[in-house]
Amino acid sequence: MLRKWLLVATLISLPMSAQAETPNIVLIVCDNLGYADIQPFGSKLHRTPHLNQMAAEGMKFTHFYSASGVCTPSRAALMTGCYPKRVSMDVTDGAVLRPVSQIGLHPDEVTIAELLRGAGYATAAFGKWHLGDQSAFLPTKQGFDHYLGIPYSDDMTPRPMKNWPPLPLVRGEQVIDAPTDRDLLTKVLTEAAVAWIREHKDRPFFLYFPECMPGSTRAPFASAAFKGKSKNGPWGDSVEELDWSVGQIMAVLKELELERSTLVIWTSDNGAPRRNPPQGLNVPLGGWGYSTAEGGMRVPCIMKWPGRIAGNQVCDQLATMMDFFPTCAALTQPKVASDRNRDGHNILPLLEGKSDQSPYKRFLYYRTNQLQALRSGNWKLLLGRQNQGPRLYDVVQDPGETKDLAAANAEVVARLRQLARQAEADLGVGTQSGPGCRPAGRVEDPRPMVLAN
Ligand SMILES: [Ca+2]
Repeated sequence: MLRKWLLVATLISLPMSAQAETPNIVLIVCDNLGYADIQPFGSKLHRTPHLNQMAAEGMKFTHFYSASGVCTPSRAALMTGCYPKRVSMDVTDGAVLRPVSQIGLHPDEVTIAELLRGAGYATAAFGKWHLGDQSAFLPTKQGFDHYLGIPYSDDMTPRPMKNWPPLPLVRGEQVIDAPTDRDLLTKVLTEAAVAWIREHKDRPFFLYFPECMPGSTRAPFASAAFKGKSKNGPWGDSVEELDWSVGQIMAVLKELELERSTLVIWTSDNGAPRRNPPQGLNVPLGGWGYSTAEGGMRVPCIMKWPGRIAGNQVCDQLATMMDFFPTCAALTQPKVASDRNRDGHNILPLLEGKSDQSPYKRFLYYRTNQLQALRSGNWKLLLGRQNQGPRLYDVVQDPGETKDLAAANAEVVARLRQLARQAEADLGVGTQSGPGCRPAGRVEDPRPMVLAN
């Protein structure tokens, strides 16, 4: 594959702010949790009192997007502020990375953790990484001082004809337990995250907490205090434990009097996948996780920062997880602001109520390397394939994507198609990389992560 890597050598230095405030940042990302799986977003099944409290004290985003319907590309976008295709994490071992993979997020990519570490932050990640399980790709090589968690999804356990090891719990770069007890993941990681906050309360810190649940198994896991307690089986049990988890984080921040100096973000990496019978819920959005439907890529998101974000706010403007990087850059103003193209935007004006306009001219919906749809304003255009024409939905009025308005709005279809062509000139088409793409990382001799003898 011919790749062209544009090296933009110019460092853009940002002006120093009058108020050089550097808040702690806590970024919690659940795995496969659907839009309507928590009460602030309409769940009638799951009890989520701590998230209700968080929404009452902060801002709820009702048009917040992951950059992918699946895990690995979504997390690559979150870490880098780029579309997965830009950093060539759109297709890895198929749609996502598998254990013992040759591929990972390129070590040269500047992650949000490296950005914040460069600004003097203590950094740690607790949870599911899924950006490469080889030493060169682990969180400790991407800006995190400390890591505890599973390197990929909770369902990636030994199976015939695969060199997959028992599911490892990794601290730093060492496997400390395998197979790790999946029932305890939420509990153990939460307790470790709370302890880490206590240890780092006196300096700015960045806590990245990619929760492992509800995860990718048919029956998600929960500890004894939650197992069998919800009205929605294992899925509901795991969601209610995730609510407990964010409650623990908020409690320690309150106890340490860090609430006003901490931005807490809570979201999911993609929508709830289709199960029979259904477990997670994405209503009123159409479709399921692992797709470019609204239900696949629009996720619940709450942000809380007392003093900077007013309570009980709802933001209905389009924002994405690619915005975390530029927003943190704007907050912390480190010298390494940007040495390469990024796709996200600084959304502080939305958070602070200083703007009611999305910074996005258009948002791209990729499934692996296929640009399947594009949103601009209220309009979402499904680009269509050879045997199917384009379809156009007003996803504000019709989030279920039920009424195709393409025929009556030919000029909108044409305008969005033009935007798609512009994006493809930068990011390439299908397996082709465009001039704006950068390579993934690759190692020759991948090894399973196993306990040392
Ligand atoms: Ca996921």
